[in-house]
Order: sequence, then C-alpha cells, then structure tokens
Amino acid sequence: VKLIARVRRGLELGEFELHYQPKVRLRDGRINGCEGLIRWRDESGSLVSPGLFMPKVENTTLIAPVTRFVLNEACDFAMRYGNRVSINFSVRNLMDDVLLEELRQRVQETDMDPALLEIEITESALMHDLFAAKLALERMCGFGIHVSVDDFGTGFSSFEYLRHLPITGLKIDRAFVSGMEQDVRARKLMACLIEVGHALNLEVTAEGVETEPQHHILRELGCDQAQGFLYAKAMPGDDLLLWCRERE
Ligand code: G
Ligand code: G
Ligand code: MN
Ligand code: NA
Repeated sequence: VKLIARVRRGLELGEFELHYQPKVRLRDGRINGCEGLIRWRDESGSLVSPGLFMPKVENTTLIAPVTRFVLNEACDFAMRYGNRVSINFSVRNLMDDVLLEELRQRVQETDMDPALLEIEITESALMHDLFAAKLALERMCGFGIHVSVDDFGTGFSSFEYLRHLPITGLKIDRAFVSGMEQDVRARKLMACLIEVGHALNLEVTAEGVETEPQHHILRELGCDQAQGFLYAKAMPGDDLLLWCRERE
C-alpha cells in the first residue's frame, strides 16, 4: 500500500506517538524544556523514524492532520510537564489558516500559558515564501507563542531575513556542532552564529550535541541551550518526566 495511505490510516488507528527530547540550559545544566518528535508505531509494532515518512507527508495535505496531532499531544504534555515544549512546523503548516486558528484557540481559549509552546521552522521552510512566513510568524507571535529558526546556518540564505521576522530563537544545525572538536574553523563559525543570535536578542540552541567536549565548548562560547544524544534521545512523555526527576 502507498505510504501516504498507510500514514492516513495510521493516524486514524492511533499509531502515532510524540516523543520528547530534553533541552539543557548550558549556564546551569538545568532542563529547559524539550522538543516533540513524531514516531510511528506501524502495523508490525516497530517504531518508524520520521525521516522515512515526514519528507513525503510534508508534500501532501496530510501534513495538516499530522501536525494537528503533534500540536494536541504537545499542548497536553506541556501542561502536565509545566515546561516548554517545541514542535516542528513545515511550509504547508505556515500557510494553513485553519491550523493557525486552531493554534490560537489551543493557547488562548484554554488555561495553557502560550509561552509553554514553541514552534520550530527550518530556515529553508521560511525561505520558501518569506512573505507568507512573516505573516504566519506575526500571528503566532501575537498569540504569545515562541518561534525558532531550525537547522540555522544550512538554508543557503543570508542573515538579512532575521531582521524582518518576529522570532525568539535560533537552533544551530548539528553540522556546526559535529565539526567543533577537530576543526578550529567550525568552532569559530559556531562562535559567530551564537553572536548573531545574541546580537538579535535570540535564545541560541545547539543541536546534535553528542560529546562532553562539545558541551564544554558550547558552554564557554555562551550558547544558551543544547540538545542531543549526550543528554538523551527523544523518549515518551512519561519517561521524560521520570528522567527529569532523576536528574534534578
Ligand atoms: O526524530 P528524528 O531525528 O528521527 O526526526 C527526523 C526528522 O523528522 C527531523 O528532521 C525532524 O525535524 C523531523 N520531524 C520529527 N517530528 C516532526 C514533526 O512532528 N513535524 C515535522 N514537520 N517534522 C518532524
Ligand atoms: O532539527 P530537527 O528537528 O531535524 O532535529 C531533530 C532530529 O535530530 C531528530 O530526528 C533527532 O532524533 C535528531 N537528533 C537529536 N539529537 C541528536 C544527536 O545528538 N545526534 C544526531 N545525529 N541526531 C540527533
Ligand atoms: Mn526541530
Ligand atoms: Na534541526
């Protein structure tokens, strides 16, 4: 059966889960929230990685119900967790007025604090239609939601767009992190990207942190947050709550 049809059916059957990867505040090592990442427990019971289906789903209208599922899970979890949860939006989500209205209702017409929700959008998704992106970001910002640029530094774009968008954070792509230990130039680039973020009053997060030396370099460079396998992989919400409790 075609992948898209299987995903649609999987959604109806409740085969999708949202797992959460913690983000660590580098200044004091405290847990500062998490990123929700979708997982699919398919017919056979095995976990399918989003890398295998999201690129296809993102090109179809099915991205709307998938993101709606993610949004609802993330908001429920954020209220239970009492900490920030981020989710990923793709290009089509930004142009989806119905989804944006649902987002507004979800944070404004419930007792959820909108600041608990953060939307991550890749630099390339923003660049796809900068004008539409700007309108969508302005709306989300108006709801009190935070918005970060994901995979920052890899979208073949200038920095100029940053000036025009109401964003609150930058997530520096893991390509910069993975080179830092061996390559002085990667370290210097990282230092510059952190400075770009701080110059614009943005919270800077490094992705894909896998080693202690990377953690220490980022801390010394003044990076605000880090996320990666060094701390933890994405895990079910209940596991993350336990993990946080054990760590504190
Ligand atoms: O969790 P993992 O590293 O396997 O995710 C692989 C890719 O799928 C990443 O690029 C991630 O951003 C993307 N992804 C994971 N969950 C979601 C989601 O809920 N929505 C969108 N649009 N992308 C997601
Ligand atoms: O930016 P994006 O939303 O694509 O990032 C989320 C993805 O990155 C998820 O698929 C997650 O599993 C993956 N990821 C998270 N931490 C690490 C890490 O330390 N190393 C690598 N290689 N991938 C990571
Ligand atoms: Mn992301
Ligand atoms: Na990313």
